[in-house]
Amino acid sequence: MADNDNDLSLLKSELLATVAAATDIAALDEVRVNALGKKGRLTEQMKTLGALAPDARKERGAALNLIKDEVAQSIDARQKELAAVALRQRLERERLDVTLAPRPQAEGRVHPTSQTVDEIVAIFASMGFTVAKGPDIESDWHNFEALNFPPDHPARQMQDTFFMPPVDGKPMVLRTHTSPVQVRTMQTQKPPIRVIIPGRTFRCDSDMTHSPMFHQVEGLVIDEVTHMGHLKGCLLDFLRAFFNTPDLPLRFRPSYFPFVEPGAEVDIGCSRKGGELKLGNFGDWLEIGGCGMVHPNVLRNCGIDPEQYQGFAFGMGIERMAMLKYGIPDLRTFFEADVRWLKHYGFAPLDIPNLALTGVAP
Ligand code: FA5
Repeated sequence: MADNDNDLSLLKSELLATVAAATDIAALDEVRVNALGKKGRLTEQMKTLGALAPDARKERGAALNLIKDEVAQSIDARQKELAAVALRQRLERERLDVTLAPRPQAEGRVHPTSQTVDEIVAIFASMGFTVAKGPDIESDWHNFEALNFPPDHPARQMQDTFFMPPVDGKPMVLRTHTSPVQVRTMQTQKPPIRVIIPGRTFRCDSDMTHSPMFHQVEGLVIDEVTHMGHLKGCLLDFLRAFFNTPDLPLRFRPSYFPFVEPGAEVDIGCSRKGGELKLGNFGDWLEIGGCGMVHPNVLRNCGIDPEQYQGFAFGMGIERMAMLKYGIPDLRTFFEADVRWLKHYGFAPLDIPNLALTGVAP
């Protein structure tokens, strides 16, 4: 307590002067503590009242209360002033000139394959799927044998394989499809399983619709109750969302893949009239991938009891889907690294189509 604080008018004018001298909120807070805090100068004066005679106490107490109110009000008023100054300074500092010309767009473009993977993942994520991954160089066992392709089975010839040097005596291949990651997932996760597997795949194949390196997305669902109807509903929801075509028809055509039973090719409705490809209910069909119920031998090979569990799998070609969705006529151009092509067919970063339109996204 300052010695001369007994003189209330002096105390008051000193306190008001310190309030006026505070140049920012932190300094003002300090002034408030010094005046009105637990050990503040006014509080200390209040504590001395008890020692006074009743009349003097009443008079000095009332005077102190008036000063207290006046100081508190002046602190509040100063606080408002300082806040307004701070706001003015901030607005000045962060001034935005909305009349400025937009900055030139970043040079880079997202490749249509990456864009399509992002879209596929976003749709399946909204349906409760997670993403799984596996290696590009795969053991023959994962790529074929565990998937119910016995050695020398003719179905192996359906996938023109690039063979790799053996590792630890084990035959290796560049994976011909994403299906070996089904095996890896079932070996490491307990059902219920619900994953998609986008990734690179390799086949000795090259023309307008076939490339030696391409991408597939695999889907795998394993639990105790899933059946073919769920498979069809899942693909229908996904394909309608992906192609932004709410009435897109879907057809299952019986087909053979050793790792599913029953198996089917998945076709979507289209029209090819006048050489122009349109998706929708036009009576013509286009193949988009394969699917089926996971074969009991595959479940067994992965340590899952087929008496208790069942499920479905599907696999689709990602570039084929991108070609259909974005009207890209030749699959080979995806991998030619031609910057003009990328400028034309590429995407700006974060340019994800509006999934809310599809009714699938939450
Ligand atoms: C398979 O690869 C199966 N693993 C799919 C599957 C998964 C069936 C799960 C059942 C259950 P397929 O060989 O048909 O199936 O290839 C699937 C898709 O990959 C094709 O429909 C096509 O879109 C794409 N594809 C196949 N070969 C090529 C290639 N050389 N270039 C580009 N895309 C290709």
